[in-house]
Amino acid sequence: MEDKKLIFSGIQPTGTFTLGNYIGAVRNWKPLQEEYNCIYCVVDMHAITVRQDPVKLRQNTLNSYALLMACGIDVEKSILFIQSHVKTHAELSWILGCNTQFGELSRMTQFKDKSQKHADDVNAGLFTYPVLMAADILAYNADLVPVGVDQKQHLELARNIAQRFNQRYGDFFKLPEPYISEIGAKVMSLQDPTKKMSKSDENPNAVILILDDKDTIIRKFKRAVTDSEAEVCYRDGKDGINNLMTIYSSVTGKNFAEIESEFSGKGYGDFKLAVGEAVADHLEPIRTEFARLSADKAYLKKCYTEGAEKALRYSQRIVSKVYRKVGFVDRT
Ligand code: ATP
Ligand code: LTN
Repeated sequence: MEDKKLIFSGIQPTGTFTLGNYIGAVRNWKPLQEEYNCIYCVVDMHAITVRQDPVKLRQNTLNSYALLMACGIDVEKSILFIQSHVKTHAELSWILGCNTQFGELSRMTQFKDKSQKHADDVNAGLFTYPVLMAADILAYNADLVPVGVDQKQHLELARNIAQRFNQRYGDFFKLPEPYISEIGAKVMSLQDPTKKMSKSDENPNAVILILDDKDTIIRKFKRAVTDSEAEVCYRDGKDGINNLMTIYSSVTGKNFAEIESEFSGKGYGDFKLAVGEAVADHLEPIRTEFARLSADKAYLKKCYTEGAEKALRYSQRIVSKVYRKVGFVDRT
């Protein structure tokens, strides 16, 4: 690879991507390919920290892979693979886990949220989830990690783990930086705009899936919770409207002042319809490309097999050095 900075990011195959995943993360992955070396991954090992139906997980993993391609990840430019195909992630995760404190993991807000939500299954994997995420990133010595704002705390932990390793064993890991977009880093639920839009929300009206058809998208936006005023403007306390403005801005490229003047004197009904149409039109080419790609199973298989080979070759070099540093005996 040429001497460019390295980007790494991952997404869980816990369902179809939401508009939040798309605007907050995946959408930014495509343009980064022009400037950086990029490695992207479907993190199926992270997904099983909450119970998954095996048949659905397999399908969601393949769909997520095809969706990333449909969103513009180009396997000629980037390495795109499935996490469980590359054993170095699990190998490095063990070592990093031995350099992570119980207290640090206990402070992770995602762990607290998810252990409350899945109180009957607070498994060790859910607790050590951020260690595996650190391994994903550090196995490639990535410089930058594009994520939504909810992942910032995990990234800070990855930096702390890397720093601790460097202190103990000598400078080795780069300290990865988060790369968070200014607009849309946290897209909110359409039904409760104080909560983030999440794949695992039980209320389908709260979430736009990027494969939803036009009518469904428009219907969900029409039902979006707003406020009792009738003014389209970005202001504290107008969480619902602020969220819709953020979404509209990120799919049309218009700034908030332009949006406010476009809808001045108009009601929320007109605004919601415009947001729905803009989102549906923006997502349409992705749906079409996804349908085309997912019909070609042999091609997809070729892509993820080659992706895993490249990822293994790259990360193996780094993880072998880590093995030496911690004092494991050479295999060869
Ligand atoms: P789950 O509900 O299963 O926890 P999720 O919807 O939070 O899933 P992830 O796979 O955990 O999705 O996240 C993939 C990427 O999308 C991450 O970079 C995350 O920060 C980003 N992301 C997730 N939800 C949002 C959101 N509502 N707004 C902006 N970015 C988001
Ligand atoms: N935890 C992330 C997904 C994820 C990730 C990563 C993101 C797993 N490994 C490495 C960036 C880099 C999430 O839930 N969004």
